[in-house]
Amino acid sequence: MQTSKTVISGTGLWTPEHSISNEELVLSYNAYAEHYNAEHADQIAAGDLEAKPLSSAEFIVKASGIKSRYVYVKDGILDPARMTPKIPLRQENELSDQAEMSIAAARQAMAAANKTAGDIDAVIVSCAYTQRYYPAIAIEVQHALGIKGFAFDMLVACSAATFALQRASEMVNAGTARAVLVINPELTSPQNNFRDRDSHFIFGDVATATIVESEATCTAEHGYEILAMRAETIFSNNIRSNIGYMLNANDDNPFREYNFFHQEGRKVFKEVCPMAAEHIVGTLGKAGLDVTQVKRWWLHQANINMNQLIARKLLGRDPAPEEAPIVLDRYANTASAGSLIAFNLHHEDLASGDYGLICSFGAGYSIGSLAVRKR
Ligand code: CO8
Repeated sequence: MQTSKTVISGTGLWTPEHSISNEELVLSYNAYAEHYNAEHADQIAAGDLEAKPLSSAEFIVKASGIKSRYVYVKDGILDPARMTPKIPLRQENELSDQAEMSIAAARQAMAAANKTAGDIDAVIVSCAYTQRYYPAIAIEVQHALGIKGFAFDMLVACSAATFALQRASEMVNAGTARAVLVINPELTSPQNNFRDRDSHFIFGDVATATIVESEATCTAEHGYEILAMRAETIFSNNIRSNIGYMLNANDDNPFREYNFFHQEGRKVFKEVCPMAAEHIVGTLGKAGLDVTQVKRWWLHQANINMNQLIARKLLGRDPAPEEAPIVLDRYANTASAGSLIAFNLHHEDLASGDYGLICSFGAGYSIGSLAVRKR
């Protein structure tokens, strides 16, 4: 159990206005694949090239539970000749895309926590990718919101949000910040390989934001005391993205398949589910809780079958929909933001004293969790 008390006092959720259904996505992928196969018919017939297999909306729902996803920019993604969003380049004197997403979510979190810029001492932007290396997106957001103190970016793929909340809690406990604004601008679509049948459906764009502060300063209507938290990493190459600043020096093409997100999905599924269940039990134990006391599970949102398997391992039964809310059906996998979207949309109805658990898992591998109690 933590000695001093920190609280999640406000959350924000920015959802893009554009969405893409499985049917739309499959139509454009299949048009691309058929065109590719026709164009390379001779090489495919000679066995020098593999034909692109076709995708199906039925497979996507059955294998993942995803029905649609939100995207920051829709233009370009469904064009079989392009298969990537067309996002206009912004000048250096303009607000960056990720800062814009971040600010929209941050303002909501600050309002929910009854906090102004003057109450916050630190900003962490934590996500799977930042669109540039420096100046940090977090410092740009800090400046735009008029927050003093310090700000930095951190990257931990799918566990970026839970890991950052834990660092925020430690900063409040250490007295280095009175309140911390944690933001997860997950702009995944530029790194999603929409030409890859096995992964073209997985990701969506979103931004979440959270305020972490001391119990003593919390005036929010819906505050959640952090009882225990744990972060764990176990190295694995099964989920990788190789895009990076070395590509020029490597004489490599940034558009090669291995520079986009790619994974051994089956292996990830098999290896990560038991690790996540064990990790969660450990965090609850640290909080002095057992699984039967948890009213709500805000689980990582990558795949509905993973969530059901983990919930069954923990509870010995299927969870009721309100016990472990699913948002991936319309948001898809939003990297680190999934469990916080679920938290944002499904936390106000809990009663004072109710326990809940936030957990993320994914690339690294990385697993992060927080056991919380409603004030
Ligand atoms: N349409 C039709 N058929 C398909 C499709 C498709 N789109 N894709 C695969 N198939 C076929 C396969 O070829 C295979 O056929 P066969 O049986 O003949 O070989 C069959 O369907 C089954 O394929 P799989 O075994 O691959 O299918 P699964 O049931 O395992 O489902 C999943 C695939 C959905 C990928 C599943 O394995 C899964 O969800 N795994 C875990 C995923 C996960 O959590 N990954 C973490 C990723 S996120 C992360 O950590 C990093 C975030 C960074 C952000 C990234 C931004 C871009």
